[in-house]
Amino acid sequence: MPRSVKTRPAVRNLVLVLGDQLTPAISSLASSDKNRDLVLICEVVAEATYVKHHKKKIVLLFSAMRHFADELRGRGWRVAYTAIDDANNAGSFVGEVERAVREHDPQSIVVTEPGEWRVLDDMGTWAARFARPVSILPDTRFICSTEEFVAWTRDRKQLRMEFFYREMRRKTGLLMDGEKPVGGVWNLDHDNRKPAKADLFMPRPHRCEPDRITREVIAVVQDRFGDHFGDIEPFEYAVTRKDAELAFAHFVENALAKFGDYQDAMLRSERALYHAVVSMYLNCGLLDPLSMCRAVEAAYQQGLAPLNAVEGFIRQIIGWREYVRGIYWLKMPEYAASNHLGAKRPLPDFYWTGETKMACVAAAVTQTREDAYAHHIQRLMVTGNFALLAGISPQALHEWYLIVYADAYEWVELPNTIGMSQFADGGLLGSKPYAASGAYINRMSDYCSGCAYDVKARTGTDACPFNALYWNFIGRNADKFKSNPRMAQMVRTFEKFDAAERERITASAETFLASLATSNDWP
Ligand code: FAD
Ligand code: DLZ
Ligand code: SF4
Repeated sequence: MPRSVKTRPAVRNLVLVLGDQLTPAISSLASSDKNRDLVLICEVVAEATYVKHHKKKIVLLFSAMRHFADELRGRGWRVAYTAIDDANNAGSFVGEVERAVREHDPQSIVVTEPGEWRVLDDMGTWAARFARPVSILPDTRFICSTEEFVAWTRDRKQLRMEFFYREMRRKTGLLMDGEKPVGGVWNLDHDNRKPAKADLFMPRPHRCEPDRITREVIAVVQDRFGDHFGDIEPFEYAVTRKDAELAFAHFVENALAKFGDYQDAMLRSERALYHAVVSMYLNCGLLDPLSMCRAVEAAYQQGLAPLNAVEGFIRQIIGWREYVRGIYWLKMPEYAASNHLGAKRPLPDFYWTGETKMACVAAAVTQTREDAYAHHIQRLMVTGNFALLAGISPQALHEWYLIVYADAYEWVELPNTIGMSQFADGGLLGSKPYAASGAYINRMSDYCSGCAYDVKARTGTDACPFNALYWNFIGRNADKFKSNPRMAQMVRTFEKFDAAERERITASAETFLASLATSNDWP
C-alpha cells in the first residue's frame, strides 16, 4: 500500500472555513467529524482585492486565520491551509475548493453561510460545478436567524430596531426581570449623550505585540498589497481568541462603566474614548456576541457598571448588529443600489488623504488610515454626515467604508452606510437621516476649537462647511422631507429664511462643493 494512503485516510467531507468564521463553534465544524473530514482555510487574492481592503485588515485576517488553523490542528483536526504566496494558490474560494476537490475527492462540501451576498451567490453554483452536494449551513453565531427576521418583518408597516431589540431581549433573557425590562425601561439612550473632556486617566484599548506569525504576515501583505490604503504598522490588534478575550475583558474592566455616558462624544486626543474596539474580533469569529453580552450583564449585576452603560452596550450587539444583518439578507441584492436622495457626487480625495481644512474630517480619516478603526460617531456624524450633506454617491461611500475598516463585511457595513448613514433606502432602516450642522459636532467634540473654519458662521468662505451644506441639503430635499414628521420642522425653518439668506446658503454650498478635488487614482 502506498505510504500516502496509510497516513492520509480518505476525506469524507471538505469543510470550508472562511476568514470571518474563526471559531471552533462555527456550524460547519460543529456538524463535522475531525476523524473523517478535512478543513480547508485559504488566503486568496480575490478576497483581498474585490475591494482593496486596508492593509491592517488583511494582516488581521491572515494572521488570525493562521493562528486558527494551528488552534484546530491542536484540537485534532486535519487542516489544509493555503497561504497567499503558495505556488499553487488558485486565488479564489471557488478555485481553492476546486483544487481540494481534485486532490481529495470528498463526498460533499460543507460551509457555514457567508456574510456577503456575492459569496453566497457564487456558492449556489458549486454543487453543479463540482458534481457533489454542497451543504450551506446557517450561521448560528447570530441570535436571530435570517428566517426568524423575515418572520418578524411580516405584517409590520414599519421596521424599527427598537421593537426588534425588545424581541431579542425577551429571546435571550438579557436584562430581563420576568416579562419586564430590568429598571423598568427598555432603552436608556437619552442618558447617553454627554460630551467628554480630555482626561489623563482615560483608558486606552488593549494592545498586542505582533508575534512571529504576524510579523511574517505583515511582510507578505506589504509585498503583495502594499498599494492598498492604510498604514500597516504599528500593528497592535489581537489575532488569537485568547488575546481578543483579553482585549474585551480590558474594556469591561476599564471602560464599560462610562461607555453609555460618552457614547456620542469625540475627542482629538482620544481615538476610542470608552468604546470597546472589538468589532474586528467579533465579526471574524474571535469573540462570541452572546457571551460578551452575558459578561457585560454580569458586570452590572456585580455593581461594576451602571444600567445605562450595560443596556447601551447590549443594545448595540443584540439590537443594532442583529437588526442590520436582518435588513441586509431581507433586501439584498437590490439594497446595494439604493439611492433615495439621488446623490451622485464622486468621493472627494480627502477621504483617502485626510488633507482637508475641516479638522473633524481630517482627524477621522487620519485615524482611519492609521488604525483601520474609527468609532461609531466619527463614522456616522463626521464622514457619513459630510457625505450625506454633500450628496456623495452612496455606492462610492459604501465601497470606502468596506475598504477602510478592519471590522467591515458587507452584511454589517452596507446597511449602516446605505440605510443608517445615507438614508439611501428612503427610511427603511431608520426613521430620519443622520444629518447635522457644525453645531452638533461642536457640542459633542473638541474638533472645532482647532479648526480653520468658524463653526458659528453659516455662510462665507470662512464658515464651517457643514453649516451651509446642512441647509442646502434640507432645501434641495425639501419635497422628500416635508412628509417626514422628524424632518418637517427643519424644512419649515429653512423656508422661513429670507430669499437673500437662502441665496447665500446656496452660493456658499456650491462654491465649497465645486472646490472638492476628486480623482480616480484611489483606491
Ligand atoms: P462599540 O461602540 O464599543 O460598540 C460595541 C459593539 O456593538 C461593536 O463592536 C459592534 O459589534 C456593535 N455595534 C455598535 N453599533 C453597531 C451598528 N450600528 N451596527 C452593527 N453593530 C454595531 N460596524 C461593523 O462592525 N462593521 C462595519 O463595517 C461597520 N460599518 C459602519 C459604517 C457606518 C457608516 C456606520 C455609521 C457604522 C458602521 N458600523 C460598522 C457600526 C459601528 O460604527 C461599529 O460597530 C463600531 O464603531 C465598532 O467599534 P467598537 O467595537 O469600539 O464598538
Ligand atoms: C476580508 C477577507 C480577506 C481580505 N481575505 C480573505 C481570505 O483570503 N480568505 C478568506 O477565507 N476570507 C477572507 N476575507 C473574508 C471574506 O471576504 C469573507 O469571508 C467573505 O466576504 C464573506 O463574509
Ligand atoms: Fe468640523 Fe466645522 Fe467644526 Fe471645523 S468647524 S471641526 S469643519 S464641524
